[in-house]
Amino acid sequence: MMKSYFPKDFLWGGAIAANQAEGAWNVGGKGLSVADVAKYKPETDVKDYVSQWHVSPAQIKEAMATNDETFFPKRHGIDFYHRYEDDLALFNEMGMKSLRVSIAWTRLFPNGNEECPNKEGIAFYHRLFKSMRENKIEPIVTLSHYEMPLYLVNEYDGWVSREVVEMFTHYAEVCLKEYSQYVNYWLTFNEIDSVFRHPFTTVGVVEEKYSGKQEAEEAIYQALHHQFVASSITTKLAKKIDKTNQIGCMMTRTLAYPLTSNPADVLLAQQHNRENYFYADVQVFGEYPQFVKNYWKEKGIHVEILPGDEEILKLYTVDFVSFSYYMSMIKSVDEEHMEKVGGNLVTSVKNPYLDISEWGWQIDPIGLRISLIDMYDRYRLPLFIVESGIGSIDKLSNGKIHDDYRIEYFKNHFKEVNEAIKSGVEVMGYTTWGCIDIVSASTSQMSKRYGFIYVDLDDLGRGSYNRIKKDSFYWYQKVIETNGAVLYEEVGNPEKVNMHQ
Ligand code: BGP
Repeated sequence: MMKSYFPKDFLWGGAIAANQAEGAWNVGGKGLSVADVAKYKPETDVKDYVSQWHVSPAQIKEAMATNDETFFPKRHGIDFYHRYEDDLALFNEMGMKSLRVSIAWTRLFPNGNEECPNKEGIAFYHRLFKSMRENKIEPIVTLSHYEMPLYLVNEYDGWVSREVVEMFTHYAEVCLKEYSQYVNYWLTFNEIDSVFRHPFTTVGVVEEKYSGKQEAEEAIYQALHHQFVASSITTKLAKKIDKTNQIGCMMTRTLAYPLTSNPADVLLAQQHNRENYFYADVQVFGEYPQFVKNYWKEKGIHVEILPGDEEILKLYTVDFVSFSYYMSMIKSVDEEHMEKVGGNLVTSVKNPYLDISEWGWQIDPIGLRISLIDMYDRYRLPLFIVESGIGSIDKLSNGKIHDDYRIEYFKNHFKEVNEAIKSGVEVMGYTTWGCIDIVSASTSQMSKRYGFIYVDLDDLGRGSYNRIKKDSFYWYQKVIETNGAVLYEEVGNPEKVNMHQ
């Protein structure tokens, strides 16, 4: 019978982000972030990710003119800002070893360009990280998770401006100096590869400001370069401030399979995977892959790389590679004639072998093993799964949520991670996405639930905010308690097992 290969210090945990959980958008001196203008769009198809993520200049103007929270759900989140102690106690009860959170840049620097940080913001994260430690939870901290200051978007064109590099590294240095006493694991930019999928929330690029697609593409590559430089400078600062700090890059793994054995399909899938890896390549190997530079030359894209930038990239590379994994996709030379499905911000040809979530994300546990082996062979660095999970409609019945589909999802994914570890891959941990229900990044819905803990709140912000443990809460507690061994114990039908012992 298969057994658990999870190392004894495996960081089982959960992940949230400030902009989707904290709320308190205008409390404690916090400034407006790009997340505070993200709108809930009930009239837009939830699988139309381009429209869901898109923020137009008119939407920015509308959002800045109102204190409305009903249609700007990230402004209230799940009020983690005020309820984090109770939530951490629940995570502690689940036995979680780690919790991935992000720091909201605008809590420390409301506009992003201030010299001195906002004291109330500094104090909040001291309270939060101290409480995490008291709950025996290892913080995994993302410095930028889709929540950059809106002021920098409006006044500096976001990350296109070189000045933003210094503003970010100043913010990062303050975080590292203030919180390295509690935090050892730092991620710089969440899903840094998503800059082309939603440039507004990642690099503050408002595409309407550019005369055409080429100009917008060039602006995004320039902004991305600035983030690569800022990430390397942050790595340098982190080691100087506390040499035990471990810095990770963070990418979305969008694994692509060829639809057929037609070499043209295989080539297409390889190109997609190579482009997906490009971002981690820069942060692991410290240089741009030649195929990217050739692409810039071919398309006449000019990226300003200042003297010293390439040395910084080369000198200060990451210690580990973290990534989100939700689904896999298919590439085919004939895809325009084929049925499509949604996915984590990408569309793909439907895979007939895979189940699909209510939001159209193709569920592929084996794909996680494939990704782990692939990435470990490529980077030869420890890997950390910092997002993975299933967003679904959870129904309350007599005060309980029987989310067997979530148990099934994670059982299958954890088993594949175990197989990857058995085959020699070094995996640091697994922080499941949205370990507690939070506001969806792409659709701003509450009804797309990921948590082991239900939050009584609907898409229009109505509810008590009460937390309710789902069946999966008790299952995950057992997984952590047995360090994965329970995955291989023959138990009766999950519905029959009394989860509430
Ligand atoms: C990733 C983001 C997370 C998270 C996740 C789930 O892209 O890094 O912030 O939200 O996707 O996506 P969603 O919330 O849109 O279902």
